[in-house]
Amino acid sequence: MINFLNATFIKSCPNRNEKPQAQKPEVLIVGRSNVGKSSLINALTQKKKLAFTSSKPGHTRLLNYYDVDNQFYLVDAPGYGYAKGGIDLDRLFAEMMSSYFENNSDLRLVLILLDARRELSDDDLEIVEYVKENKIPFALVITKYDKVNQKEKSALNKYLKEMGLVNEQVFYTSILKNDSLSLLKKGIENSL
Ligand SMILES: Nc1nc2c(ncn2[C@@H]2O[C@H](COP(=O)(O)OP(=O)(O)OP(=O)(O)O)[C@@H](O)[C@H]2O)c(=O)[nH]1
Ligand SMILES: [Mg+2]
Repeated sequence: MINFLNATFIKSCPNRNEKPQAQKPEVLIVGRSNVGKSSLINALTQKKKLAFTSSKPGHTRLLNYYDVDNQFYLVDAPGYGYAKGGIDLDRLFAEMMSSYFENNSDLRLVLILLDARRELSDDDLEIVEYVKENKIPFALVITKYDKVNQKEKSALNKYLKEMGLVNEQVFYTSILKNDSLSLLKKGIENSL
């Protein structure tokens, strides 16, 4: 049993070459900006501000490593889907991510976060295609599931079916619902 409450921030890295020295299995969290990455890390670890540092300006383009119970690293990737001040953050994101994925034998699982209320963006689809093509284990994590009503839940399911994603591993989560978080924790444990 992994104790998710025993979690600490280790470091922010501009690329994977600068990852923490101690080698551990890694679980990567990706998703567009505002999908709920930091909130999910805080909810899983029951720490209000663990992932707070990563949302400060300047940290946004870094990979943030969190140690969970000395068992594995949760890696918070920068959110994609926005360009600021004329900088093509998506290009930087793509470069950082390809360097992250290259020869990464520690990577056990990619959690692709998707907002329950939104359709997949081109970036979301690109990531899904990428992990499928490269046979990287992944799971879809629907976030903010508390914000959708029954009708929207059916529409979401229909949409996932249409996208050919319904047979993938899907977790329906809300940071307000502990049972949804427990299922995700089990899924993470099983991947390690
Ligand atoms: N109701 C509800 N709100 C959520 C949930 N998860 C996240 N949020 C809200 O969504 C907003 C964005 O969450 P963040 O965790 O900051 O999103 P992020 O993906 O880390 O965003 P970036 O760091 O910009 O990439 C916050 O206002 C959260 O409170 C959820 O399960 N339910
Ligand atoms: Mg964040």
